[in-house]
Parts: sequence; structure tokens; C-alpha cells
Amino acid sequence: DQNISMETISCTDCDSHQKFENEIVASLKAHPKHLLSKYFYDQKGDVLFQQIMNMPEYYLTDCEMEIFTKKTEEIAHAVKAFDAPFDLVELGAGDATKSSHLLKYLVTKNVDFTYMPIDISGNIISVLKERFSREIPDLDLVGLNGEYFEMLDKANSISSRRKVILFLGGNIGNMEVEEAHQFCHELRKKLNPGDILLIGFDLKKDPDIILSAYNDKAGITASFNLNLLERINNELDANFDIGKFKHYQTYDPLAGACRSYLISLEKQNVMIGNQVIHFSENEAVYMEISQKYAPEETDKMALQNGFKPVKHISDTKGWFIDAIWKV
Ligand code: AVI
Repeated sequence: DQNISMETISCTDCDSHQKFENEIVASLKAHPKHLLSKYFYDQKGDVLFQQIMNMPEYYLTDCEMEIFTKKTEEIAHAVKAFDAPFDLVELGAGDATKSSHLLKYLVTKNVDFTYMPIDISGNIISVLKERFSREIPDLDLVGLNGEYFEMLDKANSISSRRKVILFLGGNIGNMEVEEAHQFCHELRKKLNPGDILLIGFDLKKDPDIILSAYNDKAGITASFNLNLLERINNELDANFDIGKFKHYQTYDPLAGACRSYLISLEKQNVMIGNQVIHFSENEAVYMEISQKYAPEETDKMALQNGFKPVKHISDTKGWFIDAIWKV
């Protein structure tokens, strides 16, 4: 007789086709042209990202996985898990492979908490619930399907317990530094004294190691970028010829900015519905930033946005940190 709650709360307007179309067309009409990497993750994009995480060059997942498997107890203490009860809110939970180690540990220790995974994909939330009802039957779970901040408001409205927020995977790296500050500022406004944030940062390191992780020999990252053009073809009645674009990756070791582009191999016009987008030969479309930080830069980010940096939990190579910030 299991006594588990496993409900899901969904957003009203998170899968808006119109928003997708508006943002894509606007970003391709802008100067310079760009696309938003949040749109990489359709069904094929999800599979390609899984493949990226399994590539030998892509060290980020292994590093953070090592932290979650080998330093579970340290994490639990750092987020004051034994000061229960609390809600463990994961922003962009995905398949929760890393956090599941912490969840299992906390359930084994009989800690009184509710796991609240937030994800834009309703599908992934149902998959999670199905899996955890088998693997961690005593886990109390409330799925939140929607955008981070909207769902964080929901989490606050359904429970006034202390919040521990997980933001893993170096996802903050997919924001420009300015945007990342803005994000932390907004997040802080939704939290209360006593709340804790655990946030993953990929660190500045040997530039060759970083560049290889995003410029893999097998070309999976290239397919991952090009897949967004295919998605636009499929969903917005567009006619990109994928063979007429190539993926180009850079890393700037001073700025810590790893950026991907698609380069138009020739002068061409592309139709998106009834709109024409003109590309000149060698014109670049800016696709994604994967920003790398120095540990002290993450402390500054905390302080500038109303958090107190508490500690860095690192992998043995010292390539990645999960930073603990207190409100
Ligand atoms: C999801 N995010 C942290 C990945 C990264 O490393 O920036 C996305 C990615 N893009 C290319 N490879 C992986």
C-alpha cells in the first residue's frame, strides 16, 4: 500500500505554434541572423542531444554525473536536506538521470520532501512519473509542465515549504552572460530566505578540450544544429536545403564563450510560409552560446543577484562545479 502523490500541473500556453513561428521569423529577419537554441529540442533533437551526451568528447554530463553519484551526501548536507520538510524543484528536469541519485538517497534516509520536476515537455514529465513510480515508489512527486518561472509560481502557490532549486547540466551556459544575470535576478525574486539554489556551471579550461566537445569528429553537434532547420521545414512549411549550410564552432578563451553558427554555403532564398529570407554566400546564422565560467565569476554572479555563494562541489578533474547559493 503505497501512499504516493503523483499529479501533474500544466501550463496554459507552453506549446504555442504561433510563438515558435513568430520567434523564428523575427530572429532570421534580424541583423545579424540568429536562431534560438531552446528550439533544438524536438523529437529528433532530443535523440541527438542524448547522442551528444554519450560522445567521448562531451565531458559535461560525465563530470556532473560524477558529482551526483560520488558526492550525494555532500550535496544533501549542502542543501540542508535534513532540515526537512522542503520542496525539491528541478528546473528543466529532463530524464532526471543525475538528480535521481539524490532522490534515491533522500528517500532511503526517510527525508520528508516533495520532488517537483519542471519541464517544458509534458511527455518527459509522464515518462518520469511512470519510471519513478517503479524505481522510487516512496517518492512524493508533483510534475510541473511549463516554463520555469510560471511553474515556480505554481510551486509556491501549492506549497509554502522551503524550496531547494536544482538547475543542472550547465544550462545557464546557454544564456549570454547578461541574460544569465537577469535570470538569476528573476529567480531570486521568486525565492525566500532559507531557500537554496544548486546550479551547475561548466568551467573555463584547456580551450582544445572545450572546442572538441562542441566540434566532435562524428558531426553529431553539426546535425544537432542543422536539425533546427529541418524542424522549421517540418513545422513552418519552409524549404531550407540542409546541404547548403554548414556548422561552424568557435571558442573564445578570454570571454569563455563557445558559440555555434550555421554558415550559408551560397547565395540563396529560403521560404518560410510566404516570407522570403535572403542569405548571402558565407552569411552566418548565430545558433547557440555555451558560456564557460571561472569559479570566482560564479560567486560574483551570486552576490550581484542577491544570493550568498556557499560552496562549489566539483568533479575530480575540476572541470565542472555545482555551486550552492543561499538566499
Ligand atoms: C544543454 N546545454 C547545456 C548543452 C551545452 O553544452 O551547451 C547544449 C549543447 N549544445 C551543443 N552541444 C550540447
